[in-house]
Amino acid sequence: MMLREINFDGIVGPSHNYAGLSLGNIASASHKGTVSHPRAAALQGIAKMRANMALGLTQGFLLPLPRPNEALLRDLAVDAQADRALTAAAWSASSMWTANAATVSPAPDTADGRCHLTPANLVTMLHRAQEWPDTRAQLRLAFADPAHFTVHDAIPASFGDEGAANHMRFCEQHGAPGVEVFVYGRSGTRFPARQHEQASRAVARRHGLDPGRCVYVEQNPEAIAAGAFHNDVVAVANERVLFAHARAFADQEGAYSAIRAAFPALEVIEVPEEAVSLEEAIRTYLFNAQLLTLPEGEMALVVPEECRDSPAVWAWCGQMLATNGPIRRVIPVNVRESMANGGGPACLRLRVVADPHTVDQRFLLDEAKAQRIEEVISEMWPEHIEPRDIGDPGLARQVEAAREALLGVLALEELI
Ligand code: SUG
Repeated sequence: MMLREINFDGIVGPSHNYAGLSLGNIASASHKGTVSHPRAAALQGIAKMRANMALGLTQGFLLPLPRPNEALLRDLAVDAQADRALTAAAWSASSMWTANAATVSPAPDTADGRCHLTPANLVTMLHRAQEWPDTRAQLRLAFADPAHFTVHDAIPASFGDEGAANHMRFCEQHGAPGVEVFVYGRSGTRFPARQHEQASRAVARRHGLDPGRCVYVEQNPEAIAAGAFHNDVVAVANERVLFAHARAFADQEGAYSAIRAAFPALEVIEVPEEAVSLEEAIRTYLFNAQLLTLPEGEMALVVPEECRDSPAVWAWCGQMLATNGPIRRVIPVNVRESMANGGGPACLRLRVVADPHTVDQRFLLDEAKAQRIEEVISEMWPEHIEPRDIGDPGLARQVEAAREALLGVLALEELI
């Protein structure tokens, strides 16, 4: 068994659009009604995956879900002209943000020695709550080997669960036993807290985690109110490193001590408010980065290009590199189409620690496959979508045909 971290990026679906559906997500609200570019968005995603493969990392992907969701439109008796937001919900390409697809507990952490995955119910937002049954179907295909994986049902509503976006894992190396940290929010600010503590605790129990190696931490309500709708907007972990904003958690020092009690090797890299304000961190998505262990053992931080454009953030990154700490490289990537909906490099990927040989090979990327995927995207994905196009039957057919062409090229027709 050769356990390693595999990043499964969501391929951006052909209906990618800006409908402003996510209350509390500032980028989504501020781009509401603007023109989206699904083809460019999907190609940006493939370029990010390619760049990570070029670093020597194993890369996987998950497919867009079927949109528009005709069953949802039917169940809600939606009138496409009158109910614009409901129509847009059924068209949403939000499954691209696979950090919200599931919570993953790798085999070394679980009682039965299997990797456990619980699809996130995403109940707080209608356009996201429709995802999990199709996500589960896809995870059951990708991780079908019962000797190595268990894919659960979602946690029952009403306990909101947002998956890996509110979950961090600390370990000496990815294949070693880990300490899992669940970060939940409490309602009471002007924006919804999406992750419920009881959902986190239920996930930990059903995954068979050792209670002594689980930590529960509260998000800072000020961060949620400032637009950090998920913990991964203000913190990211990899192996022994926690990279976090100084205002990420309700009780910052308490959070560090609780994690340290379970994982004494913890190394915190904290960005103070004076260097990068919470607002600037949320605007640039500095923490919505992929913190990756490169094959040589050093760490790289893959950040959105918006970080390079911010004098404060870029100056801080330069200082951090000069300290010769565990993070040795900062790599900007262009994911601007996703960023405009509040999704940075970390939102676009689900981390699974597994032996790649135990995963359905159709979900793993190589150069030839990346090229085939790009060809389908370039040929079939709409160049742009205007808000008034949402609900158009002709566009619906184009979106469906585009997805089906991609599934055909990847021999994944069972997902149609
Ligand atoms: O759930 N945006 C997503 C962004 C998810 C980011 N994921 C992580 N932080 N892991 C969300 O808010 C916008 C859709 C719209 O407005 O059309 C949206 O769903």
